[in-house]
Amino acid sequence: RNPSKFVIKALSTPSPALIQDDLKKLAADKAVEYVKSGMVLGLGTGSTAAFVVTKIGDLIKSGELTDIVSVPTSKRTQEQVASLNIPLSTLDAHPHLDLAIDGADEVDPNLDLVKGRGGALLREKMVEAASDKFAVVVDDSKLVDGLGGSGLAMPVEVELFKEEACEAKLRLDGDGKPYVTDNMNYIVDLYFKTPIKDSTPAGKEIAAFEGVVEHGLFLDMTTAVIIAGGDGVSIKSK
Ligand code: ABF
Repeated sequence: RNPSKFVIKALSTPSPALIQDDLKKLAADKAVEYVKSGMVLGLGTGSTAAFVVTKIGDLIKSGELTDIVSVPTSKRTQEQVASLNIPLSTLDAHPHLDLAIDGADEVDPNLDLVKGRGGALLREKMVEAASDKFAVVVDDSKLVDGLGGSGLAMPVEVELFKEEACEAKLRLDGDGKPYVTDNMNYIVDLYFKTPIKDSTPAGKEIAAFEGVVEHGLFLDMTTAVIIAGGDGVSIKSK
């Protein structure tokens, strides 16, 4: 990774009337400026990443981007990618990607992340770990002083031999049934009363539990975070 290409600066000032979706789109459009013809891209999941995919689809359609190959991080994203005629591939075919762009649930000052509330954390982590650069797109509501600090869930993907064997509560889908991930696993949501003090040992501790496939702490993976807020769009890199 070469984070030195990224700089911290305010790029534009949106009007205060901008709503959250406008902010997500602003961040997404800025991130897509880093996409160049010929790249192998990791495409994220969630409402912010969906704006990224839409923009890339537009640029391919208009001929401004050519020879793009994409690896989606979920079935949902794969469907969107296919609907926009963006060339699709897999991690097997492209184990090394140039750039991944994805949203996040929390971003801390170290640019470490909580991800996966959308349920796609396993493929997201695989694709983003395989990418030379990883750009995160968020509105400023995602910024926290410490991971776990939003009070919202930190997801953990688990496999169970028997559903009943899990002491923790499984995430439920809209029908009240256990939510099943793209990889046919389950999700346990963790909540923290106070932010996690040291994410690295915390991640190792969570990963060591029997049945844990992956957790939503994305540590030391981020190249740059593109943040849209009332003061404009800014880019942070380490
Ligand atoms: C993905 O989408 C996930 O890792 C994260 O859970 C979610 C963020 O969604 P949104 O952009 O809709 O807030 O990036």
